[in-house]
Amino acid sequence: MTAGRRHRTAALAAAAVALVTVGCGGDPPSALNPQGPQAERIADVWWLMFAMATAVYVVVAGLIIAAAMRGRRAPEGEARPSRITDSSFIWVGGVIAPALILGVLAVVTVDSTNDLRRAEPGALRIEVTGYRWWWDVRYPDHGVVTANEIHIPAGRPVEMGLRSADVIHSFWVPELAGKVDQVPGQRNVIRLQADKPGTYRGFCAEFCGLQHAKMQYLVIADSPADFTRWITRRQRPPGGPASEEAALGQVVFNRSTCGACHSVRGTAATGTSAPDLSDFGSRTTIGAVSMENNRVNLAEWIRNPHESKPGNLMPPTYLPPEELDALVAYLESLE
Ligand code: HEC
Ligand SMILES: [Cu+2]
Repeated sequence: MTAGRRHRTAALAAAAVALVTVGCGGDPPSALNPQGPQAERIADVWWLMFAMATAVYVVVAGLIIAAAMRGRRAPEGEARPSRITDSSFIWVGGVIAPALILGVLAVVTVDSTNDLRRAEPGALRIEVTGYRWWWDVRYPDHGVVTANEIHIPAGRPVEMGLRSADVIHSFWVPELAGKVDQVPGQRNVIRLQADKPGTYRGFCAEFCGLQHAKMQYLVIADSPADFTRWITRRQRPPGGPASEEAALGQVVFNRSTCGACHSVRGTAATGTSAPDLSDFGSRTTIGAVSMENNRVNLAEWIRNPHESKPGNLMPPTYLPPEELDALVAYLESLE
């Protein structure tokens, strides 16, 4: 085998593996791997549509094959006429069968949509606002604000109010629910529930500009006890800086322009046009799931946010290295 052939074979094998992985609903998340009652309902409708489409395909393909074989068997000039008349064929295949199929789908779709809309008693209320290109997350009954990572208790229904601060976005966690648009000046509602603790990836599903593809979020379903711990912690402002370095970082933060856009609860930073940073140190990602939250990535993000997320609405900040390190220490200490 030449090197070129070997490369091509390896690439083909990799593509095949990728296809199989996608097909199995692993990573990326698939609507056909439902993890809650709403997503299950939607997957059921999908499978029903798939089954009906497959049946139609098999019948039509079967008729084509039968017709082809018949034509070939009949001797030249004396093809046997079919026992099925043209008009009954059209009535059954063209009117009755499609009407039945579309009728069943209409009833199932309307019924499922009604179920997905039904308010559940005891639901947790969360308000999510889409911004270019990140998500503001509020728990109005608890007075908690966070961003990009939405904690919910597993096994409890959640009712989310969806809004947009600028253009049309769309909220989609494939494993938990369908898509609902976030439209400026309007509050839409989505209801969802995660059956098991786990992390479910969400996406903006409506093209909203340059960084639409990097406008993602995580729905983190905690056990009920973990969720109570999480939300109780968030109801208090973050503790003061734990180290001398973090204390210097706070000074740098307050002296820079950060607080004009960002909030940190209990401090002078009360900006509202950017993700709330009060619990930033406990988040797992930076830049709406653009990259992992660690010190190296965070320093890189502050120095030039446009390197990893070109065109996003945070400006670069130039700081001497020890001030940048201190700022990173401060932000990572927030929780
Ligand atoms: C002009 C407004 C503005 C200023 C000033 C600003 N930021 Fe931002 N920042 C943003 C926006 C907008 C985002 C969201 C970017 C995105 O993900 O698309 C962001 C995101 C972040 C994030 C990631 C948050 C997350 O959860 O993903 C951090 C951390 C951050 N900024 C820190 C800082 C620091 C530190 C400063 C000061 C040196 C600063 N920002 C100054 C607007 C600003
Ligand atoms: Cu968007």
